[in-house]
Amino acid sequence: MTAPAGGPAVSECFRPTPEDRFTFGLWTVGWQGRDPFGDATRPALDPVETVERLAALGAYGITFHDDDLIPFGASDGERDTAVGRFRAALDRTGLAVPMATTNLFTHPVFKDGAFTANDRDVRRFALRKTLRNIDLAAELGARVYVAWGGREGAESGAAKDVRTALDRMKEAFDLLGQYVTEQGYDLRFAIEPKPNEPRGDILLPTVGHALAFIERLERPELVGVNPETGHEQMAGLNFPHGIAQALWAGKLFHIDLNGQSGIKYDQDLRFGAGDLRQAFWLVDLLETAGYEGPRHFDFKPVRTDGADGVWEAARNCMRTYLILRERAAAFRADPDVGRALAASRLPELAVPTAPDGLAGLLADPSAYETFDPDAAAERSMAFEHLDQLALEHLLGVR
Ligand code: 3MF
Ligand code: MG
Ligand code: MG
Repeated sequence: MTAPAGGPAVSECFRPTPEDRFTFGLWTVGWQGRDPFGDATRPALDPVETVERLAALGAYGITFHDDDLIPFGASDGERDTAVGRFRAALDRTGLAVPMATTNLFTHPVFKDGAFTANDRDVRRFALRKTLRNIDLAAELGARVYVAWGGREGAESGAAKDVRTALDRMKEAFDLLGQYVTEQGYDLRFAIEPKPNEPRGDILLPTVGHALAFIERLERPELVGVNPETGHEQMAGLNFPHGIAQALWAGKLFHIDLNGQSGIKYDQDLRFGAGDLRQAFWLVDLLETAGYEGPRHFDFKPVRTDGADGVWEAARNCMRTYLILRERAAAFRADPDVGRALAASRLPELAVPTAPDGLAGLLADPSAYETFDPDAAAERSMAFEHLDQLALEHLLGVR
């Protein structure tokens, strides 16, 4: 909903509904504020309360790591109780579970990784832990299973033979693909790249690395990516560009939205904090490229705030997305922007370079012999004007 002149107050607009497909991880609003230097600043949240609160805020769904819902080492009885309460809350509220994932990073057993731990027993345990939660994910109707390999990496050169570790990583995804195929689950995997933290260097550090890896798997069609805003920006990369390449490859199976201010530790700020311009272009891209998956927020409510800040941040993630969606649509609908795009030759980029084929290109003197590169170099691309139009739409003055 937009803010029409003379209409409802701005605070009443941009209210999310389940059709907007906003989802949150249990671990996001549930983050207690524990960091490497300080203890928790907030009490633990009951997953049932989280489901109820998110539904009341207008979210579409909730996601979880196995251990967010069922404490590591819980008995079968405790597991059944936890799942039963969660499922009842989902049924009451109508919240969906579009994605689930495995915690392969908190317990000390994963200190050297999971699928690529040097210790083979750990690798076998990691696979069994994942397969067990895949059953629950399928039962709850999830269509995407995320794999973030936060501990798959090293702090020193000899500690990890990277080529061999990639063999083990491939082995793991091939087994997971075989499992969902044999079980008949309608579930695809999404690899979540991250350059570092908690390991000094993590394997499959960027969207590009992950896309290249996927093509080497036995069932590449079952595996895509789950890029996170802050993870790419920690590597100084342009997040919308990475997302565009994932879309181009047909591999954007899921997305983690949050905020990050430059190349530093993983800040997990709420969506829209940090690089606002990239957030604008990202929303423009998702909304115009036909991405139909959930808009999943993976952020940490600031540790300074109590429960009030937690739920306000969740609400603000969605609200900011909707504001940017409206701003991006206004940019695309502006006739001045249409003219500026034409002046910057964007429509021309969509024209194939050599529809006449290689023979036609070689036989065309205007492509080389009579082409005047100095004259072509004088044509202004007029990008400055185009970018100012975007900025003014983003700032709400157009
Ligand atoms: C860490 C992350 C992870 C993943 C999660 C999803 C704990 O930086 O982003 O959150 O998103 O494991 O599978
Ligand atoms: Mg993260
Ligand atoms: Mg994430």
